[in-house]
Amino acid sequence: MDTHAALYEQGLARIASLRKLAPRKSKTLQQVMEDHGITRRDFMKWSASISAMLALPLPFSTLVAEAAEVADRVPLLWIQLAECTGCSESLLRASTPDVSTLIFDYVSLEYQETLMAAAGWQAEENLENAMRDNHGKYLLAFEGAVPTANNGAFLTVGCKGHTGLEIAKKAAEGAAAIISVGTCAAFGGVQAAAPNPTGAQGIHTIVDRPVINLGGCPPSEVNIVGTLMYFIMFGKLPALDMFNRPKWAYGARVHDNCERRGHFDAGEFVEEFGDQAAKDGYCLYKVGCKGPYTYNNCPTERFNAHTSWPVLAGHGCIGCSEPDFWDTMRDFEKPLGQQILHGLDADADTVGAVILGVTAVGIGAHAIGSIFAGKHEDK
Ligand code: FSX
Ligand code: SF4
Ligand code: F3S
Repeated sequence: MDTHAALYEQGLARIASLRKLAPRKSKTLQQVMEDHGITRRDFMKWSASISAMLALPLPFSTLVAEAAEVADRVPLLWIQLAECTGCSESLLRASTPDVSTLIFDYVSLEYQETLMAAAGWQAEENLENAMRDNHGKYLLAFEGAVPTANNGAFLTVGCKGHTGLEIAKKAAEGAAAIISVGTCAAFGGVQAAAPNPTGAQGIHTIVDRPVINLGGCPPSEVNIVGTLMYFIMFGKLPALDMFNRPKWAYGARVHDNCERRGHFDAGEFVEEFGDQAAKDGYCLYKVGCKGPYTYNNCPTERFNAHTSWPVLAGHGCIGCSEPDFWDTMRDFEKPLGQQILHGLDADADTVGAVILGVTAVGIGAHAIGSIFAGKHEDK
């Protein structure tokens, strides 16, 4: 395992080598920030927050800032398969572009269907050129599941009749690293929900190499940008959990950092949406919150420039960053009770029993914590 000192050295060397490459953007990052009224102080604050989010000590914030400045040297290809574009929107729809949005813009985005002007033949040619010209060097992001049934025929893209399956495999061949952005690309998502007629799967099942999975439907913009920054800074994958999700983002349960957790521990629950307990911000477990089963940093990082997240908005977590959540986490507005969850049905029984037995709630909270912490082991 890298010590922080060794990691810092690697980062410095990587940034120095990127600085030698020709810039791919006409403006420097500093000019882009100035155009959007973002001060150097705002930028350094952002660098410090990304560094903290990546679980790196404060001195790494200068490295994050330097990596951001050379982000335009790293070509990024972003391929959309069976999806709803919510993952792109998560990043792009901030009402005021913040630093993360601008960084995404500043990375050398060679291909992205939602954003690019090209269409039809020209778009396909752009993708082919981008893959050829940057072979072996590009960062490849997928959004959406890949339908595999009938040899991929359920998703054909563009004028030449290529399937998503063919496009994904070809693009993966020349990639320096692959990121699955969102639960669909990571684990199949809604497309793979039972009975999954199109044979939709996560990208990692069709490529013969490690893929970073960013669970979330959609993932937050900070988890997307943090992952890009990690790769730009160090040129390698971060530490990953058992589902290949970066530990810095998916290392803790939603329940562990939830602002309603005190109410869970005190046995204070919303019984139905709209009741007084809901108005008082009580725990949403009994109306279906799956925060105790879900690993993501939503409570700490939030969405939309850190403004809110599902539980703060008043609905329970539906477990959207977990594999197969459409099947395993329903009903979304009821506790799991006896349903099977990743083989944890015995533990789910325990949760149900604890919640029904009001006097046991205080003890149960800790029991649930240790049960799930124990099951969720690192690779
Ligand atoms: Fe899936 Fe992304 Fe959910 Fe949608 O495209 S992760 S359906 S938010 O947007 O792929
Ligand atoms: Fe928060 Fe949900 Fe846990 Fe309640 S069950 S504390 S609402 S994460
Ligand atoms: Fe998804 Fe739950 Fe976060 S539903 S967005 S993992 S709070």
